[in-house]
Amino acid sequence: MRASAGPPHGSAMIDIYGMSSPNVVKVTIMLEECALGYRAQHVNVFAGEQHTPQFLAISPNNKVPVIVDHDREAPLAVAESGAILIYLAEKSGRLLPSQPVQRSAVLQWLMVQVASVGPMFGQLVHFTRYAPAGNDYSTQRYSGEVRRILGVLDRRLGASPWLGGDDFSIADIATWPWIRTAASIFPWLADPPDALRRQWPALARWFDILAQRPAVQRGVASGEQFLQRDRSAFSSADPEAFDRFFNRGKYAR
Ligand SMILES: N[C@@H](CCC(=O)N[C@@H](CS)C(=O)NCC(=O)O)C(=O)O
Repeated sequence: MRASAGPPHGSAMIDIYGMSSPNVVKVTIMLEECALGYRAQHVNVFAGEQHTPQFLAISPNNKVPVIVDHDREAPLAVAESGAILIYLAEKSGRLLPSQPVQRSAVLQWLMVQVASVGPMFGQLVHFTRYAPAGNDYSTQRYSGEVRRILGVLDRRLGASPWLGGDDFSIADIATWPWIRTAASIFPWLADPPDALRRQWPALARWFDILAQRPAVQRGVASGEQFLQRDRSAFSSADPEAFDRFFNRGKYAR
């Protein structure tokens, strides 16, 4: 695999393959919250490293994040950020209740993130940043969905201290990096600076509380290490690399 390793965090028993995207930052935050030692392995998706046979062996959907846990009889690879959060919660006994009622609520809100927040926000990032002009329908479709979902999250957080219920959980960890990314990328959330706060106040309050957690800050800092490598990968990527990354042009299937 051509991933390049960063410095270890703690006694590194887990490799996390990733980049600086919110799906990866979920996992670095979780590793920090659970005090699990890890080593960041950068994957240059602009150079197509996610399509090598070695990477596909641990992540068949050719996506980051993926972890490899060496703290077992045989190393175990886990792909898909939601599945990784559940795996790490069960490994550490933290942030996912074992009682069925509480566990079900956490898993419901984790699924809302995986099935709605990630895909809809992700598509809006794509059409905001990378699509050619002339995609008004798509942009309106995804910004409408993002606004609707922000409203769903705000209503939940107006009625419950945390997304999964009374306690901080993997549902919060999964969702927070996407709100952070949205606030920095979507102009209508970032400008005026209090737009998020005015329209979705319960969500904004929750966002601020999480941002102050030391483990969240450390997880974000690990994402920043990936970001430095992404920046140089991004700046050396040519138009063909973007076509391969986005499955378009001669790479369209
Ligand atoms: N459902 C996946 C989505 C992960 C995902 O979309 N990863 C992107 C970066 S954020 C990726 O690896 N893209 C590379 C590609 O599609 O070739 C998860 O939650 O882990």
